[in-house]
Amino acid sequence: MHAIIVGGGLVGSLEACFLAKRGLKVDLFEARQDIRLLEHVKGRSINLALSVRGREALGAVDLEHEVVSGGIRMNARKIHDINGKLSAQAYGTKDQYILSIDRRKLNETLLSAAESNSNVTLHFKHKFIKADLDEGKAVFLNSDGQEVEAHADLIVGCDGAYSALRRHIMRTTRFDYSQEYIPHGYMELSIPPSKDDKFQMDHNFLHIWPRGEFMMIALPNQDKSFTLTLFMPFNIFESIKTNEDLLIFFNKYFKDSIDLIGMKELCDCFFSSKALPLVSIKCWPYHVGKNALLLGDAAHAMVPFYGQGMNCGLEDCLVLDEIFEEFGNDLESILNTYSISRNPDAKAICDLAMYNYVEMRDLVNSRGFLFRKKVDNILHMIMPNSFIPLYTMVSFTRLRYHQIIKKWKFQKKIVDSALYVLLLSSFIIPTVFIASNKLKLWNLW
Ligand code: FAD
Ligand code: EGU
Repeated sequence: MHAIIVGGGLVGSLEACFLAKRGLKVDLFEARQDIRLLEHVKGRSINLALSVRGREALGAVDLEHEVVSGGIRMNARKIHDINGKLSAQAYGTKDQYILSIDRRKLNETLLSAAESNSNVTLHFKHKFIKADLDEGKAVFLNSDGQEVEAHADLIVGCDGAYSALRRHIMRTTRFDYSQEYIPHGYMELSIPPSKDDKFQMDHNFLHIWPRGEFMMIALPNQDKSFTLTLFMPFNIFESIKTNEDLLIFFNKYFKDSIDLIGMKELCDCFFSSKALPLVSIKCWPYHVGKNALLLGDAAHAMVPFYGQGMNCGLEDCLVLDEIFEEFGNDLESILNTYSISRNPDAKAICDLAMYNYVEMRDLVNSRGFLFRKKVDNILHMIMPNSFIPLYTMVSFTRLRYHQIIKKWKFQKKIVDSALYVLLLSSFIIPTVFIASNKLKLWNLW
């Protein structure tokens, strides 16, 4: 069997490894040039949180160790309140941590791993433009502006949130699609290493500045810098026009970060970048007959408020591989089963991510954030087996996302009724006691 993969991002390059392992001949087409040949620009690394789902998928192609050893553990979150006061909260036990991974380095590792299979060929500077899926044909535009045709039994679209293959499918088959842009955009800033080449903040943490409408997150890099991601509504981004506006804004909301970033660097970086949009995308189904399939962001883009987009995309590859194992070479059943089984889960994590976006936005200050997490931790301490915090199920288990929502709703019901009983008894017992005192009920005895 012969497969074409469209897109050599994180998901496309992992899927190439999986299909190669199954003995398919794989041709991967990536629009950009080979990132392994580009020079590394200092202070420009972008990182991602890798958790259990992504790790298990990498493990299935023997890459977990290599990737994990190049990452930085984050055992806890560190919350920066508006006065610069810090508080830490562990994610769980010692071995419950997430990893900060350099996106580019991970992509390079995956591309090289894919290429190390003799049955995989990578084609860079080949941009997908059109297809005839019934014929198993895809057409790419190379860097000379020429059209290149390729044929295969299976075409896998891993070309990201703005997928060109998905656009083609949308026009040619019965296909459901919805997208939603949120009012927030994001911008990446950076905290460099200190003069004596040390991390400027504790590095085994996910740093969070929760401010309701605005939020900032920092993940550590191996070069001892941090990548900061600032989330805020586009209209606020647009209202900051001068260095002075920016410094007033940062002084008010993220004061402790100014010295870490550097005042000049902050201004330079802010005004030389532009805020990028965040979009949530759902579609159905993920396949077309026995010929085509969408994976990763191409199938389900989500807002980043759970750190799950890549993890979910990598898990897609693992789920598909498990179905390959079950059905052998019957592509039609494999693709159909994959769509049916994966859709509720992808939909669930898109919803959970959106739900967390709304919750983070509505918690006005860091106290609210801390309080929510504390309540969850206490409940987990009281009932370790029957109450598991939502983030734990999402980031530290491979429970299916749609099952997590069910379990969460069930847990909520139990907690609500427990609170109800507690509240009721705290009224009824004293009331009965007082009433019985007044009526001298014991005289009846
Ligand atoms: P992409 O990474 O978008 O790759 C698509 C590839 O296809 C690219 O290489 C592109 O060049 C190529 N391509 C596009 N069009 C074509 C074409 N026409 N022809 C050929 N090739 C094409 N996820 C996490 O798990 N943890 C996190 O901490 C996290 N943080 C995030 C923070 C932010 C601010 C954002 C926006 C997202 C975050 N995500 C995170 C989500 C994560 O970035 C994505 O889910 C992930 O990159 C999806 O991988 P992909 O391979 O499906 O798509
Ligand atoms: C957002 C942007 C803290 C990287 C969600 C937690 C994220 C990441 C949280 C980004 C938050 C938010 C969780 C992890 C992770 C928390 C999580 C979010 C990595 C509920 C590079 N989120 N992210 N939740 O629990 O489960 O600490 O850009 F601020 S990792 Cl938004 Cl666990």
